[in-house]
Amino acid sequence: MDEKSSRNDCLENKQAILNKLATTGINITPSTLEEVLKLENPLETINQIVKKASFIPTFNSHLTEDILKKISEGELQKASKRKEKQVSLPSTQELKQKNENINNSNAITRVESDIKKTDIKSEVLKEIQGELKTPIIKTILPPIKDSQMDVVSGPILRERIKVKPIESTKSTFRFNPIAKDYSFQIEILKDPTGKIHTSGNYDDFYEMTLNKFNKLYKLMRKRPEALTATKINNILRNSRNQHISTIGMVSDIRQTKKGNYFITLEDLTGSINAIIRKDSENIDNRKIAEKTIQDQMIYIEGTYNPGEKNNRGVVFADIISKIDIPNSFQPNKSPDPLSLALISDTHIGSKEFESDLWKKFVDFLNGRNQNKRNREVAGKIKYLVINGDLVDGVGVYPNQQDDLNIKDIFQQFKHASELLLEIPDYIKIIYSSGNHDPVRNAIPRPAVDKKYASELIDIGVKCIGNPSLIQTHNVNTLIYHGDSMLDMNLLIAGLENDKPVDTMKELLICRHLAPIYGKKTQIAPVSKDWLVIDNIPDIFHTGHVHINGFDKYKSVSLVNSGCFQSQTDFMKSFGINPTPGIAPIIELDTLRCLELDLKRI
Ligand code: D5M
Ligand code: FE
Ligand code: ZN
Repeated sequence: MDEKSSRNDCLENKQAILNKLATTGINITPSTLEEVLKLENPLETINQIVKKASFIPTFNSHLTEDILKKISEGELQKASKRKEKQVSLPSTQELKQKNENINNSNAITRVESDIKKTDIKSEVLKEIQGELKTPIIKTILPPIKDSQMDVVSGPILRERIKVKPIESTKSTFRFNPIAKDYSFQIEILKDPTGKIHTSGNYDDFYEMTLNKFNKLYKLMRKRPEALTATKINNILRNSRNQHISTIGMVSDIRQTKKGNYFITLEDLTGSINAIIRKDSENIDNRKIAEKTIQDQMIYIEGTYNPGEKNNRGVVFADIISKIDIPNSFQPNKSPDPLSLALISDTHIGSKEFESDLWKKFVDFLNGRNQNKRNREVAGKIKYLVINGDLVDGVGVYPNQQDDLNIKDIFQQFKHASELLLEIPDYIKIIYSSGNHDPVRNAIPRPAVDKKYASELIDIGVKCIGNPSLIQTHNVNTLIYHGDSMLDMNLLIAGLENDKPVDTMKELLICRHLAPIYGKKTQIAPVSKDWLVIDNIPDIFHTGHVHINGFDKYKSVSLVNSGCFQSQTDFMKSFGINPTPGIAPIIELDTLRCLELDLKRI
């Protein structure tokens, strides 16, 4: 290539990049533009840079050299961590045996100096060019294994409260709960109670679907790559191959014989087919496609091929993404040293209700018969959330009466209020309804009616619907019983009932609590869709599965609280092995989760 044509190319690229950025409202400094133009394929690379930059909090739609540097520094840190891990230092014995003339500190110094020498700019260029051939942005993190969390994460994310011998009841230690010194700061930010009347006709269903579409579409539009997405009917008008991007709700997804994913997407203007190759170079594409189900909102980018006469066109997608949680999400924390205890599925009235474990829980909350550490943890608890299935109810499943020792629903509530009365009154109890509680089965559910809950209300329990969003001392908790999790586990490969937090991650990624309609989960057709996760919670709490789990996803704390009921024959028939008696406690000031295992106290 002669100098003149390369200059022309450069000018063309410069103009194209500026046009591209102008349409997405992003500014670039001249020096950053010069750096980008030095890349091998600047036009394609600018997309990658914008995507990466958008996850940097200071980006603010201004591409500066500093932002470029930040991308590279982040990558450098990862690279240096990887390098440190790879260096396995020889043991003294090995050194002796091999009689080598090196020592450990030399090995370390070498690695460090290699890193220091790396030129930051060339690192950006190399990394971004590399990405054009290999994966784009990582949207799904690999699930963190429990064992990894304790070892790798530095600050303690999960901590079992150690069993210490129970002190004599004659102990002179006084229980001085710090939570007593604070007044309640609780706001119910969202509660469907009283707002979810449905006539059950088609209009309600249509309005809810439209509302779901519009809300999710708006959220997807906030993703940087989706800014220039076009409506489907505009794409269908193309008569020639064209690079396109669009957003739509999945109306069908299946795997072809060759293992590729064939997806039909809909927006308000039309529907279009897309193919994601099984052997896509972008491994994240495959990971997202295999976890995609009907009625989820996705973004695709690729080449539209209009097809022969009378044949429908198809998009060969290079990129697929879901709304997800931005990497930059920073959870709120409380200025006050208080905690939230999260439980669910007590099933009071069931023969399998674990009354001994419950008694231990009450003792723990009251600081009775505990070691000093446990008393400190208990003393910080200011709120107790009961996320559904407080009582076992009646007639919930076939032959349930055989599993009940309190067969009357009012008596079940009476006993529940007797049990909850023993919880210290400086702890606010929030009770959100589940599928065993006497409300409608379809979600969203209203709060349990006064008719049943009057005694609970009398002792200060706050009854709310499900799902609900509450704020306690600045921290937002999304409370959702978890009805749809079983459908998700059945439909999505890799999701299992005994790993509820993986299912919760998928709900956050698609930003909907019950993405699929028409399976086991009953969804009430109400004009507004209450199940869209439009506000990112700091804590996401579910129950229903009866299997405890804790994790973090992009800084959101995920808790499935397990239960206080042992296995019933009904559960056995579904292969559910419950984990009764684990009470997760989240510190509102640090968002650390402590799991109180009552079986070990
Ligand atoms: O749910 C208790 C457990 O039983 C929980 O793990 C879900 C499971 N379960 C409940 N109903 C079904 C059906 N119909 N199919 C499969 N698994 C189910 P609970 O809400 O407390 O009854
Ligand atoms: Fe339950
Ligand atoms: Zn349930």
